Amino acid sequence: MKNYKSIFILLFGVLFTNILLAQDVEPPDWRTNGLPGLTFQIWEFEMDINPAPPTYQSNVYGSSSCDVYSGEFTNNLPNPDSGNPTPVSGWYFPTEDNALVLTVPNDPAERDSKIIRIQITSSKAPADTSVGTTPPATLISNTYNMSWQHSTAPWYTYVKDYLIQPNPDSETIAINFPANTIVEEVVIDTWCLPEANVIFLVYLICYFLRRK
Ligand SMILES: [Ca+2]
Ligand SMILES: [Ca+2]
Repeated sequence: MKNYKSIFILLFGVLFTNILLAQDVEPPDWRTNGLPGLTFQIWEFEMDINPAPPTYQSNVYGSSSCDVYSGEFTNNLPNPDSGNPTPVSGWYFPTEDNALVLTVPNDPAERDSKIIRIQITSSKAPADTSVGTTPPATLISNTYNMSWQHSTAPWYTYVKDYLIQPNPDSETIAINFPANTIVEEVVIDTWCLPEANVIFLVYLICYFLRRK
């Protein structure tokens, strides 16, 4: 019994540490609203496994995955958390002919809208991010955050919000990078809005008030 308890504490510690270290710098306001239709997943890319399983996921609709094309697994990278000496890992893309292709299972029921937030921590800005879906996804916000940045390493977190109306059964998120880019982490939140018109209006009002 004691051994089980030790193993549980160890596993919980590893998981909790990973979440704490994550470059989840701009979590959407709606992640923790407790409403149906939410999913959340983090890829820290800690192992040389392709497709890459998420380091953490909260998704009742299925298992998320990430296919890596033309990438080389790499570790001993400077930790993005300023002052943290523990090296981290990720994927290095030596040529521009590359992609991360993410599959995130979502609410299959018909909803008015879906919002997707993508946070990408990498050494260069993504060359192209596409959310392949029918109906097409609209990019509604595209920013970056470097407030947490390591003092000597070139990490940035690029934050993109997409809106799809009505929600599709599924979508494929493909991210392409310039040559010589290292990708440290990807975080994806999705929300299929159950009462789209009212909740989404509230979300948009809060969003634009915060930006002003
Ligand atoms: Ca990270
Ligand atoms: Ca990483």
